[in-house]
Amino acid sequence: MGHSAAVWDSRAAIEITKDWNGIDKVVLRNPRGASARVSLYGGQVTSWRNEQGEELLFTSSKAIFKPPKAVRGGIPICFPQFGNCGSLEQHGFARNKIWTIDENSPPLSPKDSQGKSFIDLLFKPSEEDLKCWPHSFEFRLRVSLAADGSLTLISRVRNVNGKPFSFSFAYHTYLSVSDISEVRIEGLETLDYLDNLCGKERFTEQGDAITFESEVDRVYLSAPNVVAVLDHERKRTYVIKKEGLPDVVVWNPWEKKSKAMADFGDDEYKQMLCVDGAAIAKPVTLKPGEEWTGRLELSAVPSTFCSENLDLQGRGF
Ligand code: TA6
Repeated sequence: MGHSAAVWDSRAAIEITKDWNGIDKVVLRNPRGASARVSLYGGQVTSWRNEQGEELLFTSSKAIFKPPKAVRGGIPICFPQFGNCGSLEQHGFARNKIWTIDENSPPLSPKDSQGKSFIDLLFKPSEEDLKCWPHSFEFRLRVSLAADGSLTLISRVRNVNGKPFSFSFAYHTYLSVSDISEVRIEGLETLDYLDNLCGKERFTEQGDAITFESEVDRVYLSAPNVVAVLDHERKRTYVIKKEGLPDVVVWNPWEKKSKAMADFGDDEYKQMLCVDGAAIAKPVTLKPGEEWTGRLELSAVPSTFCSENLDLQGRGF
């Protein structure tokens, strides 16, 4: 009698354990050996590895894994405020709160679960949070790992408040790169951006791909839904697809800022680049009962898969 191919059980591909602070973390695996790890501290993805076990996200060797400090690396979630554009602490409070596993998550489209291992998380404001941001919401986050190793984050923010509210948002994605001076970003050419190093003054990007030779801290406006980060030395391209996230933040602290950050190594700026799908320039406004969705899909493909193949207009995913 023929042996049927082992059926991949997505439920078995999820492991929930505790980190050394006793905080739950979830490990997702796919049949080919890729994996992702999500901490319930901040709903933060803290690791994403390919089939060879290579880490694709940067985490500082000096990162502090102790609340209330945000972990310097992975994919922190900036909500309900990006940066210091508002009255709240830098990047809002969601990244330094304990999230829960959402057992009754409202359904998403079948393609968001078929053949994927995933976890659904939920964050609701505490009484404490409501004192500093008096708006009731439900923030649902699905993190999923597909058979091809791509990582998808789907955020759904629902206004369960009596009044409308507005927020800004970013998936603060720390990509691991071989050497920052060998990296280029394609897809942001000729776009306008707000320069955080010049008081958020507005400039227009040149026609060429973006390369790095000094500190960069910019919010690119109305960016295409697909952006590519090419790491020549590693012959690897990160393909970043986004929906519901008009802006792209690009950040590298370079030398001086690196030395000024206690939870960041002096030379670590050479091995990381933040490229964030975000909604910043035009905050998202939700009326009572309304829900916003922000999707990010990350893939790491061999650079032979050059940009011509990239449908940079990103016609939906
Ligand atoms: O644009 C990215 C940014 O806002 C930078 O200005 C820099 O501060 C970075 O985020 C890191 O912020 P953090 O609060 O995590 O130190």
